[in-house]
Amino acid sequence: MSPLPTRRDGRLRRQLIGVALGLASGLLSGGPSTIAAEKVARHTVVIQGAAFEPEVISVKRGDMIVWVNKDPYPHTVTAPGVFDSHSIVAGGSWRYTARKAGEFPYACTLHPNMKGTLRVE
Ligand SMILES: [Cu+2]
Repeated sequence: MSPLPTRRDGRLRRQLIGVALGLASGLLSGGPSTIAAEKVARHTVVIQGAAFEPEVISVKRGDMIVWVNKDPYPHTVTAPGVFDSHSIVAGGSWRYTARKAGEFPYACTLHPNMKGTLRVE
């Protein structure tokens, strides 16, 4: 068996497709989308103008949140001790599955005045 050299690419492609689907259905429905096959709601937070939009997002446990960086420079999505995207490049995205309930304030470590809150119920 070969060591599947394209696995990484495949994963990235699935992530991009997931973001595209999430954005497309978000536009159509005007709200969080549900991918029926996975029964997981996906929520999108757009990073633009050095701000998180929406700034506060409420999701259910098991939901996925995708942060999409539309700025021409990197950002992070960091809640110390809970989650950390590390650098999200310009045009890139990062996704997180909310497994733990609670309210998680987060910030961008590169621009500490950029703040957001993830609420998981
Ligand atoms: Cu930033």
